[in-house]
Amino acid sequence: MLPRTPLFFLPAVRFASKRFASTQSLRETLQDVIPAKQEQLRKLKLNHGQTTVGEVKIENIVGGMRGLKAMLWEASVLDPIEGIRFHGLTIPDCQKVLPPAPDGKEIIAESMLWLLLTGKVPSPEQTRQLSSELAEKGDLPKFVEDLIDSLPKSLHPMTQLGIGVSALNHDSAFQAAYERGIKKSEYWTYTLEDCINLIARLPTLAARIYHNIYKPTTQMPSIDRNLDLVGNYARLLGYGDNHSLTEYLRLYIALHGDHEGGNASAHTAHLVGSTLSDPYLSYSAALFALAGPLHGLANQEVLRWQLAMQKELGTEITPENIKDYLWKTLRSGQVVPGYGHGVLRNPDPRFIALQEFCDTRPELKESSIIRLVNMTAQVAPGVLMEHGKTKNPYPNVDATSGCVLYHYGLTEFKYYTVIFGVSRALGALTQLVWARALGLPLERPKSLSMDALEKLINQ
Ligand code: CMX
Repeated sequence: MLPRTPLFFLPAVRFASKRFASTQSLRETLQDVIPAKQEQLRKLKLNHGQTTVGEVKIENIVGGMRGLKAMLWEASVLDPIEGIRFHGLTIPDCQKVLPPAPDGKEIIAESMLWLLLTGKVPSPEQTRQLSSELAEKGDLPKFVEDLIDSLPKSLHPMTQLGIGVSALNHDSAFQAAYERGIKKSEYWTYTLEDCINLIARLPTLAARIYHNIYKPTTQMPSIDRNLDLVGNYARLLGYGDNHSLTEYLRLYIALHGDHEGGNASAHTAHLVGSTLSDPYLSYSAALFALAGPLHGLANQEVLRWQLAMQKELGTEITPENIKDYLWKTLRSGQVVPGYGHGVLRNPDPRFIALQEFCDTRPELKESSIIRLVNMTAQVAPGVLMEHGKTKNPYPNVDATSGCVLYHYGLTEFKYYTVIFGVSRALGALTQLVWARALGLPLERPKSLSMDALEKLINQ
């Protein structure tokens, strides 16, 4: 058994149940919570602007800024041991309190987005209202359809997604309002409008890319106004009849929506957004960060690696043989995909939640690829500890994520990061709204050359 992250969810759930918003709309709820947050920030700056909360070591500067506390991010905080909390709620808390789709049990993107944006748990009615709004706004402008259709099928789906998202800025409410001239206090409302429109259109854009590349002869279904965002995404992809896959996508997309601010995609959206670039441009930049193999591309890499392992081991799948295969990977100088993390120092609770999903589905329990993932997860931490390099030898969310898609027939693994891209918009765009509501400034850290660092050391 993998060690379980300690879960302190009961008090948080009690707290969360008190936070059920009323019948307010998302905008009204946000409008209500913003003044208190603005006041909290004002007091922090006024009373503690000069308080030190950490030190900067040379190893932080040359080590990818690991561990530096240098960013404000409201929606979630990542604890190295416990994992992610969304406004204080752990993943099991969220699974208890966030409303699912009418035909499902898993968390959905709308309820997670509501929580991330407002810090409140939406009622089922509020979640449905948001689903209807997103379905209403989901169609792409014709010129974006034409643009995507004109791209070569051989262009990586993530590149296509980034191109499509940046082109959507043609209709940016924020950009138009900024050009007209608006007050700073109004920035967040136009940013929110763009963010909602973008979240609504992402599944349609992502599904169009999928159809163009992988199913060019099939007709893409249209949006069903009665479905939730991810129910529609599964439908548009052509998997609407597969209830288990739809539920899996709902869970995966909700869980993956935010992982605090320092990860490369979230940070990129924040940095670009701090220049007052609109949400479309900010998020397209984030998607290109997500496209790197050490970040979002890992889910496709895991599947590729597990399939290669399966092929090589054939019928001889034993812990010993898996161990040998892990050593072969490490000795060839490659990383073991799906293991390790920049912050986490325990098994990723998102990995645990996906494993639990697999355990509830007999077809997944029997799946050869999922069984291999499970066996690998038992063996790999020991091997990685013995190898002695990684600070976290445990599986991260990507150790399973792509393999479940593969089992359900969504086998085009170059596409997997696109699904991650649909998901991560929830958190990255939430922060853009809050950055505007709080009036956060242009991000501009100080860089130093090695000579300048040496001068500082010798002072
Ligand atoms: N296999 C082999 N070596 C690993 C390793 C792994 N899974 N994870 C880390 N290491 C190595 C690093 O490459 C590094 O080696 P060098 O000193 O030679 O450069 C050393 O261990 C220390 O790394 P670390 O501090 O533990 O991890 P980082 O913060 O540098 O990197 C991550 C984090 C995720 C990029 C890394 O663990 C990795 O490459 N994992 C595999 C890819 C993967 O699963 N990515 C998905 C991340 C999930 C997400 O984005 O949310």
